[in-house]
Amino acid sequence: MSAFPEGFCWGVATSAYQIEGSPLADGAGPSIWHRFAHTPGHIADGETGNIACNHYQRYLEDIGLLHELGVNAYRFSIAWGRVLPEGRGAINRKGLGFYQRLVDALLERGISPVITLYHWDLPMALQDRGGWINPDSPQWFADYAEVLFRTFADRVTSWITINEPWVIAVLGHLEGRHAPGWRDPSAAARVGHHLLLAHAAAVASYRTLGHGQIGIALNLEPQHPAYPKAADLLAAQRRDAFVNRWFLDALFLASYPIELAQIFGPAWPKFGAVALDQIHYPGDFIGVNYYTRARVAAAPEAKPLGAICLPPPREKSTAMGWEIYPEGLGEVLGWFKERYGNPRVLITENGAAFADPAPCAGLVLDPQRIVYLRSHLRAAAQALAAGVDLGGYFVWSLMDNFEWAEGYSKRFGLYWVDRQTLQRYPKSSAHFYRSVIATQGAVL
Ligand code: NCW
Repeated sequence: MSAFPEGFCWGVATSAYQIEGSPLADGAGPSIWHRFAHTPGHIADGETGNIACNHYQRYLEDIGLLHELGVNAYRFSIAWGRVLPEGRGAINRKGLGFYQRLVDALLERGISPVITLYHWDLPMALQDRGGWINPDSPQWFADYAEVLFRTFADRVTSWITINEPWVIAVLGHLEGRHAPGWRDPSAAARVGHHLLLAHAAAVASYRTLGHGQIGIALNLEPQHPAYPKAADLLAAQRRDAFVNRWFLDALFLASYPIELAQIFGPAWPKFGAVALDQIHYPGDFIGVNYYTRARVAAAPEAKPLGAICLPPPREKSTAMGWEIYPEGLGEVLGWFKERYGNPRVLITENGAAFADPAPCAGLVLDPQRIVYLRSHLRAAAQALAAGVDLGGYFVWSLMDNFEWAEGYSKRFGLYWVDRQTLQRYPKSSAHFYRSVIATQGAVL
């Protein structure tokens, strides 16, 4: 018996700045990540996305890898600044041409493109106008999205507006660990709201221009009390409001959790009924990026959340320091059925970084990643059996790539990338995933 239905979407995911390289080629405008990575001290080992995996030149070879895996879908992102170097206005035909060739080549191989419109690389020209803090930013995004909806109207039917708005707001604007590197609670709160408005505006535009499915991808992470005591339980609930319900409640319930006003204090804007109505816009599916859970302990001194997360035991940890906790995927998927009206869900990212060995006879042995993927796929199959409307699963990532602030030190790929030659080598997890797809999950 296969665990997954006919028509299930099997894919892998990447993003533009993390794999493409040549960020300024063919007239592209620089992005905030280009700027951030070129500012010393931001990225491990002083790395940048200048070369990344050189996918910009090797995309045909990479489509060969997708074919080898047998995926029927490929999630990638478009670099806004390749298409609109100034973020708005004139279209750069050469930059757009790259994605047209990519889409055509995928379709020729029978692989459906799933396009993320925004995976963190805002054009610098827009950042110079305040970036996502500017109230015009949702309209900038909708205009950019429209260019792509029109260009690919006949060929692309799956779209993701924004990847992980929480990470953009919090890591980018509250903690400063990601571009643009701000540490400003009031900015983070407003950026979160503008990202939701941007999503809603793009969905509205797609309703008039497209006939496929469009959604948003959220990073979701169960928050468990570290110890069975009331203070930890409350801390876990606060962190759940902060990490998960900030965006889920906005999209599905047209409200922000009340905890956010407590956490942000005066930095949290007073959103009126109209503003909340505008962000109530889930789209056709919700994308879930699932990696781990958090174990949360009360810590009144840790402002503003009053909570800290306990590090997982070493043997349960990935190279990112994230706990391996497959049950959490089932838990997250259950939220949609129980609290949010059972919408269609796609697992738009799941995977793990490990310290993989170098290739031996052309193969990289990564048994830990196989264990990780198998256990999470089983959790996904169980959720399906329990009635969750799960439509697809995407491994993060096709190949090792530029892992943001971690540079190239963290490898998430099914294919190992040699940093000197950029040659791709399959890991044993690639063979495993191929067999999962070929049997519709029967090998699990
Ligand atoms: S860093 C991150 N990732 C990885 C990245 O490569 C990908 O582009 C993202 O979509 C893998 O998947 C996502 N997400 C940041 C998660 C937040 C971790 C920090 C939590 C600290 C409180």
